Amino acid sequence: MSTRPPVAVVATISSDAHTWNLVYLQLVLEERGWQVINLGSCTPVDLVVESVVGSDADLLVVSTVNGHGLLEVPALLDAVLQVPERVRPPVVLGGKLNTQGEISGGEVQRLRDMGFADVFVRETAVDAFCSYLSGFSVGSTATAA
Ligand code: B12
Repeated sequence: MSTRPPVAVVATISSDAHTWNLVYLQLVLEERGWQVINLGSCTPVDLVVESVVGSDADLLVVSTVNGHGLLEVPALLDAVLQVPERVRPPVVLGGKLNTQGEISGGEVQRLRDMGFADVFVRETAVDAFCSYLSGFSVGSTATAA
C-alpha cells in the first residue's frame, strides 16, 4: 500500500502581490514533510477552488500581507465553502490582515466563526502554525482548539 505525503495548497487573495510570505510558508510546510502547491501572488479565487479540488488537498493555507485581507478573505472562504465537505480541506489564514498590520482578538474570533479552522497573526503566527501542523492529522477537519 502506498501512502502519499499530506498536500497543502498555499494561496493569497487576488489583490495581493507579495510573494515571499508564500515562499516562506512553502518552506515551513516542506520541512515538515508536506507536499506544497504554491499558487503564487494575486491568486484568483477560481484557481484556489480548482486547485483544492483537483489536488485532493489536505489543507488550504491562505496568507495575505497587503492590508486587504479582512476585506477580501470572506469571498475567498465563501467560494471554498461551496466545495462539498467530504473533499474540502480545512482552511487556515494568516499574515497582516488589515492596513494597520494587526487585528484584534475579536476580529480573529469573527474569522474563526466564519469558517477558518485557525487564524495566525502577530509575531507568534509561525510558531502557532507549526504547533497546528504538529497536531494535524490528515482527513481531520482540524479546527481551532
Ligand atoms: C517587499 C514588499 C513589497 C514588494 C513585494 C515584492 C514581492 N515579490 O513579494 C512590493 C513592492 C511589490 C510591495 C507592494 C506593496 N506593498 Co509591500 N511590502 C514589502 C515588504 C518591504 C517586505 C515583505 C516581505 O517580503 N517580507 C518577507 C516575508 C517572509 O515576511 P511577511 O510577508 O511579513 O510574512 C511573515 C509573517 O507576516 C507571517 N505570515 C504571513 N502570512 C502568513 C500566513 C500564515 C498562515 C502564517 C502562519 C504566517 C504568515 O509569516 C511570514 C514569516 O514571518 C513589507 C514590509 C516589511 N518589512 O515586512 C511591505 C508591506 C507588506 N507592504 C505593504 C504595502 C501597503 C504595500 C502596497 C499596498 C504599497 C503601495 N501603496 O503600493 C503594495 C501592495 C501591492 C499589492 N497589490 O499587493 C505594507 C502592508 C501594510 C499592512 N498590511 O500592515 C507593508 C507591511 C509595509 C508597511 N509597513 O506599510 N511590497
